Amino acid sequence: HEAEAHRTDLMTITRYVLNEQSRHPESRGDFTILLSHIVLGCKFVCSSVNKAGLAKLIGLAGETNVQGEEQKKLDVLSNEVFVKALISSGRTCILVSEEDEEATFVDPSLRGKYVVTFGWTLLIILAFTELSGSSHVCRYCVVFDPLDGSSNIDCGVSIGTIFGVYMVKDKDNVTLDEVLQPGKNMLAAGYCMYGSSCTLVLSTGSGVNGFTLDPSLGEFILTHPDIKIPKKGKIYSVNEGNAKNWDGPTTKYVEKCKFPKDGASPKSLRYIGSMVADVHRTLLYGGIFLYPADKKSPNGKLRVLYEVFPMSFLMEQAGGQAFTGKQRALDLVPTKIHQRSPIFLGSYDEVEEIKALYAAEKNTA
Ligand code: P6P
Repeated sequence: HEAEAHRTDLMTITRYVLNEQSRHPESRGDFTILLSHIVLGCKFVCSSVNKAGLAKLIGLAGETNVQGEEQKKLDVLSNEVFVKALISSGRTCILVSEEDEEATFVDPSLRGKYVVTFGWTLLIILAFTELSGSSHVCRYCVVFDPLDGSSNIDCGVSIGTIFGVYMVKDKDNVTLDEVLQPGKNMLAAGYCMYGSSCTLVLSTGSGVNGFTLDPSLGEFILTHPDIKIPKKGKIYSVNEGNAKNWDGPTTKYVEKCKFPKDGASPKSLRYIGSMVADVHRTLLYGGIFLYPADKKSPNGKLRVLYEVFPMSFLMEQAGGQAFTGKQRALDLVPTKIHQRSPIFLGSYDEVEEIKALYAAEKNTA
């Protein structure tokens, strides 16, 4: 009976967020509406990514598709979907996307009733617009990478959407300062990984939960409640090809992973080259993910607002840590929307080791 009850007691992401919302009555359901539009974007991208391989097979790829329209690159398409879904939610005032050089300031008049047509798919956000009511409430700023790791699509490696949400501070005078805030001010963060299954991992500030899309229901079901990252880990994840250019502490740490002095067994190297996949594995199995600074890129490669901050937020919420080589990642105050930062994130004890090595170098200096 217990098993039966468990099977029928489906906790969907919407129900989960509504439960959360009851803890914050002041949000008047606005976050639930915002999230429902983010989830809509993820469902669309999941469906498009799954078809991408097929599209190649049946010749939809290349310059034009069967309708003779110019076939959009999946990351451009994904970006359009998220921008339109977030605007039509009627709850956003600034959007920062990896795909767009400038931030999008959402003007109330912009929020129309979008019927979005993408070539072979008609995506109607109209219903969601109705759901979100007619008033445009400027409450949230969303920073996102619509399709991180998209260079991996053609070889079928998992890719993902990464997002972070800030509560707007001054809705009557919305400036870029609303998003040039430390990551610790984020209200929520998450990613959706498009792999063997479509998994959405989310934190609204009270722990981390994972939801898996059930395509037959079209719903994200809670499959990984209250994720906690193991305190230690046996895996390190870094692009060893950059080793020539690493600084001292990173070089020392990786050396220790491969040739441990204390007789422990060496760590395993797992590097997929798609941040969402590498971070998801780190979150579930433990270990550490590093994208350090190097002589070529003194600020590393990953972007602060929509890669470093959301993943650092999730790691801390799951009991792990995130460090830039100089400070706690979530304390960093960005000055540009596409700014980069080195990042070391994962199991609490592993990041402690990196912090000690950088502190030692600082003391020596
Ligand atoms: P590299 C993908 O292009 C990405 O932005 C992240 O998803 C990934 O972690 C990183 O770059 C991989 O970079 O230099 O190791 O290929």
